[in-house]
Amino acid sequence: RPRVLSGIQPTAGSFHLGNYLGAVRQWVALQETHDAFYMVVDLHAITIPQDPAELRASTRLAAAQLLAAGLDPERCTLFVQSHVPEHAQLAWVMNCITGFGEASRMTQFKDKSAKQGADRTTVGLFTYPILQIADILLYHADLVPVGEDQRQHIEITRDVGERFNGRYGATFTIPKPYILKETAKIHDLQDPAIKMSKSASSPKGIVNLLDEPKATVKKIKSAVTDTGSEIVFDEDKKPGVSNLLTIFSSLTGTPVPELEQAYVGKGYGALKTDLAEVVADWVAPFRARTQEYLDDPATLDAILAEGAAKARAVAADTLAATYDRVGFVPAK
Ligand code: AQP
Repeated sequence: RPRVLSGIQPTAGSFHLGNYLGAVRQWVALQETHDAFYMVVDLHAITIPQDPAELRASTRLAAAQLLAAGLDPERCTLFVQSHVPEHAQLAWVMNCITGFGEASRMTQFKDKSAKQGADRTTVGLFTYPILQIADILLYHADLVPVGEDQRQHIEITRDVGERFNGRYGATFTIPKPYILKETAKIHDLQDPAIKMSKSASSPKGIVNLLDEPKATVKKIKSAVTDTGSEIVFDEDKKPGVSNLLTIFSSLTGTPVPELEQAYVGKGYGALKTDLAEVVADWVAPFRARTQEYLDDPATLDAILAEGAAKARAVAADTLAATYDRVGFVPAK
């Protein structure tokens, strides 16, 4: 079976609709056909200031949400990144073969550091993509299911992996991004020009899966739509409506053209009311399942411990091979 690997940050507690439709939903599907490794990337979460108690809680909450979304520990390996020390260890080696110039070209770093200002930007935020290179290469992943915003980070992973293989001999599998066109970028409900995002969206622009359903309904009903009144998919002229159609179609499985047909002669209000109901119906069982996992922390921790053990078995081999290739004397 080909292997997939992906991760999600525990930051901010609730996943949002962009995380789910852009990434997590594909994770669930791929566990049926692939040897799947999925992790909560807590090491990545401290690149910006964090509260320790909140991070601990949100890491378990992230794992609970992944299980609630449909990950099955019998079908995939689910773990917490910091439980597998090889991530940080391989990251150091990757730091040493990544160019400062190429790391400086990462647009996510440029955007985030510009917002934070130089004084508040950590070196960790700068080297975040390099830790991500290690995350992926450790598992010899063939595919990395992510949203469009991560494409550049997969590209640098390929470049650095190829460089290592060229310099030291074939060691790593070179991964490909797995980005579904339809849901690659879910947009902010209030500003369809930007992606729905934990750090950039306003509270009204982001649908958090664990929000009270009433709040979710309100947000969808007040989503920004476009000039005109026709419900057609046109990302350039009607980015707001197109975003709503994408969400509607991916949650219900109804193709966009069928939705366009169904709403001929109806206004934006009807679409928003129906979509609000679709989302509310989807999140209700998701919230309940998440709560069930949170109510049983012993089971949750046991799933994560088992996942970490399976992940370490792979990661330790890759790290040992890498250390050998770069010329470290093996520890006795
Ligand atoms: N709006 C989105 N549309 C499609 N996919 C998205 N992803 C995130 N936002 C969208 C994908 O979700 C996965 C996990 O995200 P993450 O938490 O690791 O990444 P992130 O980039 O920190 O999440 P945010 O909300 O985008 O936070 P900010 O803006 O603060 O960085 C990834 O596969 C991501 O592509």
